[in-house]
Amino acid sequence: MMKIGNRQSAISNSLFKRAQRLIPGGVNSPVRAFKSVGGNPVYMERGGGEYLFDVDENKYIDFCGSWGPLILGHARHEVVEAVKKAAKDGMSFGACNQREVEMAELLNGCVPYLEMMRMVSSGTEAVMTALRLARGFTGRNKILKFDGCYHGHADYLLVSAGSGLLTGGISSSAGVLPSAAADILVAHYNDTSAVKKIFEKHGKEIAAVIVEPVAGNMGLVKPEAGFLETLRELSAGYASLLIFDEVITGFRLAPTTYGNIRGITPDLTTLGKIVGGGMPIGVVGGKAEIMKKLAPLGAVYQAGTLSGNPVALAAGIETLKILKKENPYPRLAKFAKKIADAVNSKSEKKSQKVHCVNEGGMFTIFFTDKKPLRNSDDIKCCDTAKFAEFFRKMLKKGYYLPPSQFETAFISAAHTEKSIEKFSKNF
Ligand code: KE4
Repeated sequence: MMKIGNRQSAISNSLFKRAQRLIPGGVNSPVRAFKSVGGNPVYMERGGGEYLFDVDENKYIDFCGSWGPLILGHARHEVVEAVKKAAKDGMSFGACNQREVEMAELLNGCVPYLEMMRMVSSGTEAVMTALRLARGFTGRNKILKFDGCYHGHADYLLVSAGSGLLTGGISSSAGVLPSAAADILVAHYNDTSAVKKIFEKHGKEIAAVIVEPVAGNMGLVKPEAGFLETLRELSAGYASLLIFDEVITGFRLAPTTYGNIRGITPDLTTLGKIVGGGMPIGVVGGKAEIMKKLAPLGAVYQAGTLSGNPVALAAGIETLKILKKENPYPRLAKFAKKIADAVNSKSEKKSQKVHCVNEGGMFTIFFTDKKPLRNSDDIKCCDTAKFAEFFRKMLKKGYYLPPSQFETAFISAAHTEKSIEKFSKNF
């Protein structure tokens, strides 16, 4: 019988104790450490559909979805079978394989402005490559990013970043050379006037502007009308590149990119998470004339032992095929809205300092009454202690949310009406 209410954690705790001896903080990624929500991290043993099961036999409805990739839910049969089939033929060849061609044609079919693309093994790698390409293509050094956006852990991007840095209350990382950060310009998300001033001053030095077109690493912060269009106009006007980092939003809101949904064509796009179906992946793609700068055609080097890995691509290809066929997106959006409506109607009635922002199958429950939340300054008004209390209460009740106020929760195609109903009754 799976315990839910009186969650036991003896095995999780003993594993965490052992882990801390050999792994810094006991985790392989900081935001998993539960530092901002208190208590020890839960060790998961397996997932199935909308559920996660921990090592102490507790069962959870999962709204973290491995930070985004698991849009179909855990262990989707067809995806697992595709991985098994691919693995039986070998884990990796370090040589060209048919699935690389299949994935490239699939992505190009869903996102025509991905004229060419390169597959790598993580979102960080995709972003690193995109920025090196931008600098190599333009011959310029400066990069404009937005405070609170997170683009992976490449040195020069750990400046005013979101996600685990924001969660940990720091916005930049130690160990990053001042020279690496020197060429990073930072503006507030949605601050078009600041962007205009930065371009007026540095336009000719800016290689690229990189942005999460819908920000997920401050919690969910939406682009205001005109913000993305302004980035497109200004970057084009100064011959800088516009990079949409769609590691979260790619195939999250529709079987395509957010740029394609909005009709805004970036010069480069980075993808990850969903396009790997839960396996390690990143993709950088965009205008052919830029992509052709990549070795072996051009002078911008990038490489990877497991780039285009056949087993990872098998998971990604199957996932994308199912998304195109089943189109779960209206249902994901309906469920996220149901949760948001439940939170917001109760908080209005009881004038509580909490509200929920939703977009498609993404949502964040913010513990502040400040609305709208436009940028990283705004979200710093959140009561993270209240979020932590809420997180722990939900955990005890059998709901696994992302363990940070500054992350986005996700609905999967495996979530049931009943589960969403039950979760919504907590508000
Ligand atoms: P990875 O290197 O973690 O695959 O991707 C980096 C990345 C790039 N761009 C965006 C917009 C991202 O959100 C991410 C990674 N997201 C975080 C959570 N929001 C990953 C979770 C973690 O760091 O453990």
